[in-house]
Amino acid sequence: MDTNTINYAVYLVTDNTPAILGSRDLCEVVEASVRGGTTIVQLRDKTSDTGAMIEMGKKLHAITRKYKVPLLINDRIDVALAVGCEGVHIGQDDMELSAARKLLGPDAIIGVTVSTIEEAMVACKGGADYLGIGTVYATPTKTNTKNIIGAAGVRDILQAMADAGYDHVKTVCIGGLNAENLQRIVYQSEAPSKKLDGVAVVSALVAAPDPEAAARNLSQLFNSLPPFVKQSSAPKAETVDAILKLVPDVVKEVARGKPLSHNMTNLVVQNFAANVALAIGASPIMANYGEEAFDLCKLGGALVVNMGTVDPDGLQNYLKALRAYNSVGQPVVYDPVGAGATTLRRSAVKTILTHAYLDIIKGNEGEIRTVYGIDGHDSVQQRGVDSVSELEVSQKAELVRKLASREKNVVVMTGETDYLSDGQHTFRIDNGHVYLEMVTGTGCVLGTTISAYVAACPGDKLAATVAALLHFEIAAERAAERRDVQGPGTFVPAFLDELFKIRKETSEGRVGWLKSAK
Ligand code: 3NM
Ligand code: MG
Repeated sequence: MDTNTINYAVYLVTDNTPAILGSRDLCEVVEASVRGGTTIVQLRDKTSDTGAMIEMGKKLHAITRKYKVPLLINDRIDVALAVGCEGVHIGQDDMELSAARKLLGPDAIIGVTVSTIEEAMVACKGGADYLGIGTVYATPTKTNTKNIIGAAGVRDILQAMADAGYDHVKTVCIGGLNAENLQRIVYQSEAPSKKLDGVAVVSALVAAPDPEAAARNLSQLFNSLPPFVKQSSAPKAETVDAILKLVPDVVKEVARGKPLSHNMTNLVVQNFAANVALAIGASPIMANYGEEAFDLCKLGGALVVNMGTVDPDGLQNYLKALRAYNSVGQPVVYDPVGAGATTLRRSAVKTILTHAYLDIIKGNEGEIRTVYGIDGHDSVQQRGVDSVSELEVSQKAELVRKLASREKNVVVMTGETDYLSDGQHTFRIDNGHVYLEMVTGTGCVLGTTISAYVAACPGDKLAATVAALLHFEIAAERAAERRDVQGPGTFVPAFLDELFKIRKETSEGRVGWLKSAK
């Protein structure tokens, strides 16, 4: 077997414990899964005697050879030698890589478990053929894991490998992967110049009711993009002019399509958010119970998760809803209100980032800085939920760009000037009015507005977000300039009116309001 052409896509790690294998025969389970599309198998057995392990290894090797897939043995170089299989997988506490190589020779496949950049560098330098990167998620299958690193941790390791010139070393990730999260993890863990070669699973195959079907499914999922990555055939608008040209169409499309804006938001702004959604022509629903999202996500709309009054139950509801929307690829807007204010909120941000794909993240400077710093890059203590600005203009634009690039999404940082980016193109918008800061919930209802726009224009989320911001902020300017508006109290109804009027004018082909865009 040529070690350069090994396919790591669906990597099965065996487990013969009753909790996972049940009363089934391991050989039958492995054969079914290889028939379905498993591309590489590792015999992992922490309890059997050497003789029994060699016997099982020989049986499995007869099967894997028939299907031309490699068999590796976990930890036990002696067993691998006795079986005569293709290689071994060694952990950080097992035999040294150099010693294993000496015993097995240059043609054997040797993989190493790593959970940090340092471990990855050592293994690559030592000549590992592939790395098993983990633990991605805590898993009942292996409880003595050292580091739970999420997709973000995998991505950092892949990036470090590429930076150090180890592109040729193959990689799989492991820990808690299954059919539901596989595509998202693979997508989110992709570094700019290196991506995973496969995913390693135990229970998703060994405990599957039908291992052949499960392997076929994992293989298909690994080889396709997640539903939330919209492959639009139309070219995306990339310049200010091109985006501005698109804005009227997007405003019209919201009014025409009446997309559902599903708000999981705080008590303070529910009423305001629903009224804003209606004014721009969207169809609002306020539903904070996660279970409902499994029905609502099928209606072609978008979800807003607004962390305004988060509690542990609320967090579980968000996660359910995010999973539902991610699974059908309908967009999600995340508003990490007060992200840095408390330990609970910081931890909620981290949980949400590791368990969901967020099409749009919208927040003020402190919130965006906290979300960016969540991986341990840099973190800020925020006071309350109000916005404070500490960064220079160029730093703000760079922060937004870097977060969007890392999360492969669109990030909006609101303030006197708003910054938004998809990681490649970064724009600033100077519209708006101070009254927006004197009324509660305007930031939250901007999230609602963006959700409707992205639902209406999923192929170009950046352009949709620009359209939402312009509609919203120019409406605020027009309202504030009205003679009947004397302060924040009279501003609110006038603002709703102007949102409505801009929508109506645009639908009738009158787009003069866009001239105020700056
Ligand atoms: N190694 P499941 S996690 C065997 O982090 C193993 O190195 C891990 O099982 C590591 O796919 C793990 O059922 C178990 O979550 C993975
Ligand atoms: Mg081990």
